[in-house]
Amino acid sequence: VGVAQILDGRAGMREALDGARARTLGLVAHLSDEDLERVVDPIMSPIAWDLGHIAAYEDLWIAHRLGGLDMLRPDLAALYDAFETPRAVRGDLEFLRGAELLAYLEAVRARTVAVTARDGATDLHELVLRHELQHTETMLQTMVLGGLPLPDGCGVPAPVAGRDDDWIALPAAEFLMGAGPDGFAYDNERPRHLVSLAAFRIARRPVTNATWLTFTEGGGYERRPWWSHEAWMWKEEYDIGDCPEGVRTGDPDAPVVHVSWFEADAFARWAGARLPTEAEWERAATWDLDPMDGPGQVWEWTASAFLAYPGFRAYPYREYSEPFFGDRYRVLRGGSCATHPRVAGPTFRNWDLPQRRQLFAGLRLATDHEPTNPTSGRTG
Ligand code: AVJ
Ligand code: FE
Repeated sequence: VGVAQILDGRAGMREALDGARARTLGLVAHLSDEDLERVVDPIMSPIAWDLGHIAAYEDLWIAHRLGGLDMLRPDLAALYDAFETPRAVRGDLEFLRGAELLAYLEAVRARTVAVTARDGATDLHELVLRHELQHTETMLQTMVLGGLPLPDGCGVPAPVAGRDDDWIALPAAEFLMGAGPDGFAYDNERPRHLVSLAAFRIARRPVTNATWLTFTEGGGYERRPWWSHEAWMWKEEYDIGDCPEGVRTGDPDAPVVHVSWFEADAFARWAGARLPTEAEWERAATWDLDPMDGPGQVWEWTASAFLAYPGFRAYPYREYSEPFFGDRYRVLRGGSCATHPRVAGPTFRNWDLPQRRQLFAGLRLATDHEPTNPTSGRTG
């Protein structure tokens, strides 16, 4: 690697960090201080907490761990540590607000710039950059839950071309799943390993609002047979009697969004299909003979629980992935209209609880066999 390339790497990273910051601040510019500071829902942080957390995370990894400097505000470390301070209690904290919050974001960034000029751009920069970009999506989810207006052009999936009965047929194969050893990837995407898959089919496009409405209007939310026991209990407890509002108000050809895993699983059964496993999803997304279409408008729920790949090693810290492994969380693949492209990729694994509806998540169907009962057949 020559000097010119190193300097280019620094300049490129600086630009990417600046771009992420402009995006972050742009997303919240229309909100009042009160909206930034309030708890809109116990499952989300106040948006101002996310903003301070972005800066604290950056200072920890770049100025402190990489640059060897003392933390700018060691007194804030516990407050902004996601594990020490669970979401439900974040509203009660003395997190930074207003001008003090903005000044903290700026001061941390100035330290980052100084350390980067000296030490160059590293994988830790990529971690910090993607962390900020991931939190911009989290903040948009908070706005959805709180009924706050979304900034223009954010969070509304665009229509997708195609038909429901168009399936990609993949033959049985062994394929290499996960990220290779080079370049940045999250710990949970590694190591790359061989997976055997039986033949399967996967829909070329995600399920649309129009198709979901057919499910809803055909009694999808009232009739028991398509729902798992756990899903039905959730539906009863939280009185989920209807599809998300956007199914009716959104573009009929846009992918359905804000459905939970429980609903996606029930829908798939109704459609005579199932959710793809994450291995199937990744194989279809990386298959060069007939790849799935384009960048995602919605995250896609998969059938898979969030588990460690064989040989997993935590990097750069245990809490990024490891505490979430197990059968509680489900994997989402792809990326949404609220996801920055730098975050998403064919090996990226997102995860959340099966009851969550605030995610920009929909689904794509899969089957083991020639589909005999395509969803389009149900519309008559
Ligand atoms: C990968 C989106 C599930 O938000 O919990 C943010 C990303 N990790 N800060 C999350 C993350 C630490 C993570 N998800
Ligand atoms: Fe975080």
